[in-house]
Amino acid sequence: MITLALSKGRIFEETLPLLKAAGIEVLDDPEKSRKLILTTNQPDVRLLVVRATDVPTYVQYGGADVGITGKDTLLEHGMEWGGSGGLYQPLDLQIAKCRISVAAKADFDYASAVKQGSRLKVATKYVAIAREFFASKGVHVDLIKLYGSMELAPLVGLADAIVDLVSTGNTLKANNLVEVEHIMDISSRLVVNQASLKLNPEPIRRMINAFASAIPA
Ligand code: PRT
Ligand code: MG
Repeated sequence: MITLALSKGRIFEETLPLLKAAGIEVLDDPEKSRKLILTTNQPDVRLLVVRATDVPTYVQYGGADVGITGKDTLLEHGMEWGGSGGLYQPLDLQIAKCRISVAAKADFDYASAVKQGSRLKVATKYVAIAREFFASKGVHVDLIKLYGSMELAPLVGLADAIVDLVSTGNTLKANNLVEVEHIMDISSRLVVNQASLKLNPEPIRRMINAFASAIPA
């Protein structure tokens, strides 16, 4: 049995067509079912639908053999763990694409603040990624951990800037914020538990290959 951990929410919607193209069809209706383990048309493949941020943990500890989640989540998890956490990352699935950026209020002079070496207050869900990014630039920051709606922080004076995901840019615009630095591009990745791969190489390799040929060109 191969257990595949999928991310709920926006990644899930983009994962379904990829699953289908890889020959995996969900038998339970994921929208309606209250079941936490979903069966598929392949008797030896089952699905878990969990929070995106929990996917690396399930795969790392072998609760799932394979997982799909954002590079943002994987990097943040890996940095907290000081490594890859035993996760093998064979594929960029090219879905749920966005970028991780620094944003600030349109009237905040970010460039001057950085140049003058002032201490910046930065709110983010991605504390590890932000810490490394600003350290590599030699910018002093006080990081404030938030779990959502980062865009609010500069508006109420909680922070000078945020580190968050941006796709269309509409959320920033609607809140009078501007992107001041691009940190990296993000997309969702397939991750594999390395022990599972050793134990069960054939079905897992087959699954990796099926996903590889299902990636939109
Ligand atoms: O529930 P949990 O805390 O685990 O995560 P979540 O609620 O953030 O999950 P969800 O369902 O939103 O999925 C998050 C994952 O989707 C991220 O980890 C990324 O890999 C991927 N992704 C891709 C995005 C976006 N694009 C995205 N635009 N996740 C979030 N956003 C948000 C962003 O944070 C911002 O608030 O959308 C807003 C910006 O969008 P635009 O289009 O207005 O720029
Ligand atoms: Mg959520």
